[in-house]
Amino acid sequence: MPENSCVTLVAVGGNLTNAIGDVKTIVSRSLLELSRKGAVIRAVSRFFSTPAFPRGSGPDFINLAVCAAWTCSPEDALARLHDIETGLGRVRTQRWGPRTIDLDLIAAGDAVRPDADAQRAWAALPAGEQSTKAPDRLVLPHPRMQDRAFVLVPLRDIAPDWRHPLTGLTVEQMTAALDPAEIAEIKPI
Ligand code: PH2
Ligand code: MG
Ligand code: MG
Repeated sequence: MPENSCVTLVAVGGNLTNAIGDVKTIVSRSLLELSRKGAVIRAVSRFFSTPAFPRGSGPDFINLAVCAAWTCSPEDALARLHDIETGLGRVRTQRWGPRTIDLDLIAAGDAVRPDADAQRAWAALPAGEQSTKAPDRLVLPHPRMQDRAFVLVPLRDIAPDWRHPLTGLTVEQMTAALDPAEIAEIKPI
């Protein structure tokens, strides 16, 4: 893959309405905005209703996953995702709080950022520190992807065989490692 292109897996989520419309309208609009920003959408998962994490932190989310190809670097793709969030009225308040739209860069092919040691350190961050410590730069693959049913279940729709470049696990295998009760709560809408 040349430096100026990448194929990304993007996790889309939202659980707040705004002037644009309801949650389904806002997350749907984000797909249009992705192509307006130059992404070629290769696949879109079903839309899922998911309980907010942490539990009780707000209304249920709609989550989905997108495979998007870009003629830019992963860093530039991330900047465009942030622009889309802002354009759709995302206001950044508390971490893990309710949000109108969240576009998370989960992976860009088999890219590892900033490097393998740093990615592994972020992925191994103890649960108690995860709510207070956040990386200030792009970490790929997303360090929490293997923990989140609301990311993996939609991703399994479009990229079951994608393989984590450091753990060697596929999306299918990561999903199978989660608590079945958590997976059962991720419901297609
Ligand atoms: N995103 C969060 C925090 N909590 N919960 C669900 N169900 N879905 C999300 O996308 C989500 C979340 C932080 O980005
Ligand atoms: Mg997120
Ligand atoms: Mg985010």
